[in-house]
Amino acid sequence: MKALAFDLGAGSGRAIVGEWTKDDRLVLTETHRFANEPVRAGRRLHWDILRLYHEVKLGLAASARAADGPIDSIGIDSWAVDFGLLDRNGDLLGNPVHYRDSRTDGLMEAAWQIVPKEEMFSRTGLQFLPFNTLYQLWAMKREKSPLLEAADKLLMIPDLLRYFLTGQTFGEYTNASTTQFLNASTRRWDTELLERFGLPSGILPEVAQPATVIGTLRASVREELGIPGIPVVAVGEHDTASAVAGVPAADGKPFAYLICGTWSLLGTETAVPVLGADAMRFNFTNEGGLGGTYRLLKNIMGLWLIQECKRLWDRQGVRRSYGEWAELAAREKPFLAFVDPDDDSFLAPAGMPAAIRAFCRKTGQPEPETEAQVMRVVTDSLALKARYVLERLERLTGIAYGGLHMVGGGIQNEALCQSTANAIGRPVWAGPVEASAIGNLAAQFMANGRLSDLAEARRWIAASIDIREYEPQNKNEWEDAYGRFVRYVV
Ligand code: LFR
Repeated sequence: MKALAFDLGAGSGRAIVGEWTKDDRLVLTETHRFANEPVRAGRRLHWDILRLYHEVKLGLAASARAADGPIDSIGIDSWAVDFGLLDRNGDLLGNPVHYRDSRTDGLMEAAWQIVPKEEMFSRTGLQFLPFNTLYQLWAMKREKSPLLEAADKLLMIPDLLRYFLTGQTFGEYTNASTTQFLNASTRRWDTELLERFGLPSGILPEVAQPATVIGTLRASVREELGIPGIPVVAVGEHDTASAVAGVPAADGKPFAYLICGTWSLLGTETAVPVLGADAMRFNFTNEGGLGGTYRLLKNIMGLWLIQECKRLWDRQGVRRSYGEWAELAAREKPFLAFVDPDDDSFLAPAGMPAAIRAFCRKTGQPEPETEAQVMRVVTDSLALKARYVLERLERLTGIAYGGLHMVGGGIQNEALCQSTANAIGRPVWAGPVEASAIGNLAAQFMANGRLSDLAEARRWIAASIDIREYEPQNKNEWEDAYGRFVRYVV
């Protein structure tokens, strides 16, 4: 049995065929990989959605060719919060805007004048990030966007791609939970909240639960690609939901995870949302998970800082791979300076290395001079921020976690895994790299009945993959560094 996962990150996407082997293991084959490059056009930073859809079709065709035997189902996951609007004929209105676009600047704070922050949190359980769908829609409303006026349906990015493939419009639950207008407790759209902002609740699609079959490839796609009518499954379409499903915590005990990609997401799984004052103060979120769970987690700005440095240096002709940068950084003296990776100045700076130096200058620390020093400051700071967030997570849940599962592309940076183990003073269990794709595949196998639930999925994943353990080192040195680091947390 074979399932096909499309996993779209902010920097790249991939198509991965997952085969359920005769000895009940999962074997992955990457059949297509593509860049996801945002395009600035006119006033706005956009996602190149038709290019992405084109790549999905190329991935479908490549997977059909590569798989010997039929593909039994398809699922798509991507980053969250962003959306496209359809008009009443079902045509896409405009190009989805990138969440790092400036249209939402200052709007989150203004929104609290309309619905107080506390009320918003107790209803939606969602962290306050300036680009949540709510503020993006409100930005359109405030500038009297004709697109919003013409909109008949709002579809999040994976909903939209799934719509192109199947012709059906649903809003998948885990991703819907990132909009800040889904009620955390009832798991339904909070239409009243939207209406208080004068936003049209009639454009919201029916919510679909993850791990359910909700369509089949439409005739035009089948004909164009010469492939049969494969079922399309609503998976955990928020990539982070899929990644959490892909964490190989197989013993059924509570666990903490750190998903490492463009963003780092540190949290745990809970049965009920945690909506108290501390959760709001620490800016944790309760996003929807598979199997009726919640993802109590916090966003950390993550590898974005490293990716943006590399992008700039590449452009300046100082080209090195991520692996090379990590090695050079590892040779630098540790703890030269610290940054809070979550400082606003790092969200969308014109130049990341300059923003990092500016933070150090502003806080009276020595500035990293060389590229390798900049990388070192970022790596140390990401590891220390993980400890900071883990400790707050433990305060919220009252559970002491024995270690941290690290998953996602970022765990290929071994220095980051080791530094994180050092910073938290506990073991890190790293793997799998392709957690989102694996969680996506698991939801498909749950939809078709091969897996009964999330617990079984995790046992199956743990039996199929290799996990690398990092033991903490240099405890005293890191303890001391943490004491200095916390002074710079904003
Ligand atoms: C990670 C992620 C995060 C979300 C951010 C923006 O890829 O989906 O969970 O907060 O991207 O959508």
